[in-house]
Amino acid sequence: MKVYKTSSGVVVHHDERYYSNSDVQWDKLINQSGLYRTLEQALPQWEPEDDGEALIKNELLPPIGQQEVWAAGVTYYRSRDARMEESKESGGGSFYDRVYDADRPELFMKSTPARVVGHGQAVRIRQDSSWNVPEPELTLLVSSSGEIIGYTVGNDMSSRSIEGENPLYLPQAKSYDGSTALGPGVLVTSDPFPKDAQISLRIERNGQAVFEEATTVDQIKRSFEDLVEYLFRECSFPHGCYLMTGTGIIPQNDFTLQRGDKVHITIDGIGTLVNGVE
Ligand code: DO4
Ligand code: MG
Repeated sequence: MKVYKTSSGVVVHHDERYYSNSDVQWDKLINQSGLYRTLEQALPQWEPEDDGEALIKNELLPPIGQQEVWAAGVTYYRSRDARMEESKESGGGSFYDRVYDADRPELFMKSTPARVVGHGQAVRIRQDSSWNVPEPELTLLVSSSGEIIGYTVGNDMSSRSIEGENPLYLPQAKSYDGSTALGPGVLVTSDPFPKDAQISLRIERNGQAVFEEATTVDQIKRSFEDLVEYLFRECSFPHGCYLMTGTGIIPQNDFTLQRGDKVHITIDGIGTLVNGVE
């Protein structure tokens, strides 16, 4: 089932039917172990929606309340390679292969909820950055007890010029207003996420594709459980959290995003997140 946050409440799409609930609070609803079963039992009491699609189209919000957004890095070989290349001048080249092979993953605080945009809203590139890319990432919704309860599409917007100048600039390269997109909704399932699912990125400029590539989730080096276990070691999340799992796609070095571009990220089974760039 897919769960959407809208300006008039929460909308669920399940078994080809739409249901809405304007009383339920997002933070309370999504932070439950066994969310799939809980929702399955509760849906008969929700309002059936004949035109749920229109409701989602017209009233969609980013799927977030008070959740922090964290991100894992260098979890795919492509990211390790690209980062070694971009930081070799600054002497940071060997950090990335070391973290790719280390037991402890790279985890960083990506966004507060106010810095997150949803499907159809604009992500931003920094005014002081000359080299920018979107990073298409499968993103986990994790409950306060550390259970993975859902999956969404994420865009970890990144400044490669700032990160490449010095790896210590990572928080500035990664975390700024409009640096994170999530959505459109959250896939809630009791099944493990299929590892052969495809993640694809398409960047359009003036209506034409200027970059297009795909990978599959099974290219990831680490398990989701391992990433969540490290994140929860010394951090508690009273409202649950999102964890972006890293990118397996990075455009070639001569590519930079431009304002006006449109970023499309599709993950099989979840949907397509589309954001203009400002
Ligand atoms: O090490 C820098 C960030 C890595 C990252 O965001 C990724 O691999 O997706
Ligand atoms: Mg990333």
